[in-house]
Amino acid sequence: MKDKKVDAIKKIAKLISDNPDSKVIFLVGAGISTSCGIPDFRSPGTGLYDNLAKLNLPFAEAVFDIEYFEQNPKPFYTLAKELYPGNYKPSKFHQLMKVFQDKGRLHRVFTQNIDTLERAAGIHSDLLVEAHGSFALNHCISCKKEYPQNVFKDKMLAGEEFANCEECEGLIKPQIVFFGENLPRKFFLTWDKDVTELDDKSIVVVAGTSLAVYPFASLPEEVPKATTRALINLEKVGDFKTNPRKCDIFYSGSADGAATELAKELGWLSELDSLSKLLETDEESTENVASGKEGEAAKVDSIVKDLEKLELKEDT
Ligand code: CNA
Repeated sequence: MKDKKVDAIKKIAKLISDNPDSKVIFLVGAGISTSCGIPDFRSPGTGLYDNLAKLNLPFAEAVFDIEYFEQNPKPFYTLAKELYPGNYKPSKFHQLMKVFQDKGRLHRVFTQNIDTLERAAGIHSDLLVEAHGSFALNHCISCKKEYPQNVFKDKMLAGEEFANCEECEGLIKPQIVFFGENLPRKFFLTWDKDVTELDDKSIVVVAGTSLAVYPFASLPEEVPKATTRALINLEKVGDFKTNPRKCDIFYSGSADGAATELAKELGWLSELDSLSKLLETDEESTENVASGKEGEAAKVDSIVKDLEKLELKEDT
């Protein structure tokens, strides 16, 4: 490990060890799941947007745009089938957050991810805020009838092109927050409460996010000045870049690498390893698992190929 990374890990670990009554808040994004084989949005080359931009969509983000979905849901359904939860297992970073929970040191995880891997790692729902929703809840956008998590998988596996409501034939959509939709109330209520509890012994760890999607991206700015903010990411982003603070910590590298090093420094490596072994032997979570860079690249290829088959503009 390079010196700067060692320094960053040591500083984070020291703050956590020196303040045994303090708890950690994690603010995370797609970068903590790329090692699981799920592409993120914005990494150059491997990110979904670079790849979707080559397609005949009106704009790359259209797949997650509610107005576009109402006109043409096929691209989203195609993507949803590929990114469907259950096809992946949690990364080391997810597992480390679970170890924080087991040690009684987890205050909250705010995630932008929709892959439900925090749940798969065993994070309790009261310690988890899925800011952009998830595949776990589904409803008809016309009559609002609710559907269980497996509604997409079942319909897609049955070869159906659309997930239509049994009652009114409306489109079924997971409660993933699309551009143009509001975030869940739980996000605002929980953050407003949590932020008031932060002090000079607390630490907020931001990981695997470009901090480009608001309002989530503004959370690090709202952390009180006395509280340490740590960024674990491949690049410096958001407020860490534009408005750095003296006590900020930056670990430039992979989230999984940081997770292992932090566990080592905290003396929690055996707990992390035990959890990894447990998840590896969990048949459900290892089914069809794609992993690492190869998994991510293969996944992007397969998404793009499937989307290419759609006549994206003619349906709009
Ligand atoms: P993003 O904009 O794609 O940014 C990802 C960030 O993570 C970038 O800054 C990368 O440099 C960084 N990164 C990538 N790989 C790693 C790694 N191994 N270790 C550390 N850092 C890494 O994604 P955001 O989460 O910031 O954007 C928010 C969007 C992405 C939300 O609306 C999500 O719903 C959406 N999204 C979620 C998933 C998922 O659920 N896994 C996948 C793709 C997109």
